[in-house]
Amino acid sequence: MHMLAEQILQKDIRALARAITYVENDHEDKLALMSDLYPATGKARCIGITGAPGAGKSTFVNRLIDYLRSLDLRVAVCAIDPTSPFSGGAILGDRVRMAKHFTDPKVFIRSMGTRGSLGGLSRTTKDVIKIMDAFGFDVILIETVGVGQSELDIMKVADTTAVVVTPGSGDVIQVFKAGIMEIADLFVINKADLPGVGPLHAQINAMLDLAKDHEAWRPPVKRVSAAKNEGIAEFWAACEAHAAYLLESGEGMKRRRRNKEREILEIIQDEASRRIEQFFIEEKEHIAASSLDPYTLAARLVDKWFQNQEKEIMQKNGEL
Ligand SMILES: Nc1nc2c(ncn2[C@@H]2O[C@H](COP(=O)(O)OP(=O)(O)OP(=O)(O)O)[C@@H](O)[C@H]2O)c(=O)[nH]1
Ligand SMILES: [Mg+2]
Repeated sequence: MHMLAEQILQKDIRALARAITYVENDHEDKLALMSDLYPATGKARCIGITGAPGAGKSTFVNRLIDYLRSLDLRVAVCAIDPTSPFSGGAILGDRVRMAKHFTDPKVFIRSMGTRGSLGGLSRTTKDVIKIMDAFGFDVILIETVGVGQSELDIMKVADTTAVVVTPGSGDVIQVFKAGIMEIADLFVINKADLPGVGPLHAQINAMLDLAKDHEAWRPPVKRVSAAKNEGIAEFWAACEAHAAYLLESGEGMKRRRRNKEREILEIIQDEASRRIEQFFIEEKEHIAASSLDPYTLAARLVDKWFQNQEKEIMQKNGEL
């Protein structure tokens, strides 16, 4: 077993941080490490929290950490900001806000930006979540700004996804537009201390009547004030209810199976593209010297690549 994997399973927090760096840097040991950790995964509850910039996600996450710690659960947070070039530590505002948790060994907070995600932010994040899971956190909170495709993709790994909206922001239209409806298991009206909560709640209900009327799970709508620390326990109760639904309906198993399939495809694509790039570099002189048009040349290179692969396999099997 990889040494880092062993240390992680023994709850060495420094090894956890180092393993995450391995994943971010696409270290050559990454696949071996992930494969060693895999048997220890699948135990954590993964909660996605998404919403427009400034909706209060980080404030909410911070309150949720407090609440989960009061239940003596170990909590990891993965905060994803695709617009930020920074990763590693926490983004400045969040760092200040979450500072008190930094001394708690049962809380681990990691921010992910585009830099240091050589394998792509979505891929990297999924591996980071697996490492956190293997380490033994009970709950993993994933915070993302709900905009792009890659974040929708990340949210699919969550067992429960909460969409945070706020009064007076026009969020509801965004929710409809961005295809967030498909991934929403729960709605959080944050900033419920501000005016306009009633109409927003009614709007969400109307939207759910349209989109989720025939579904087995109708996403509950929870009013929260992260600023005032209100509604957090009720939110967690709704997460628990969703977890029970996932278990009883078999939907949870289905989701995990679907995720695993998607993940295998991604790993294959990753590995294939890595090898093809290597091949491309080896062929560079050849390519530069060629007078063929790019399409014909590319088609020939693909053929050559496959032939090389075949040869390699035969050599490995002792057939050549
Ligand atoms: N009135 C009110 N303000 C809140 C509440 N929760 C958060 N805020 C404020 O909303 C602002 C944004 O909060 P953040 O927690 O940084 O929001 P975010 O969604 O994490 O923002 P990004 O990470 O930038 O997308 C801050 O000024 C918070 O103090 C709330 O319940 N009520
Ligand atoms: Mg935030």
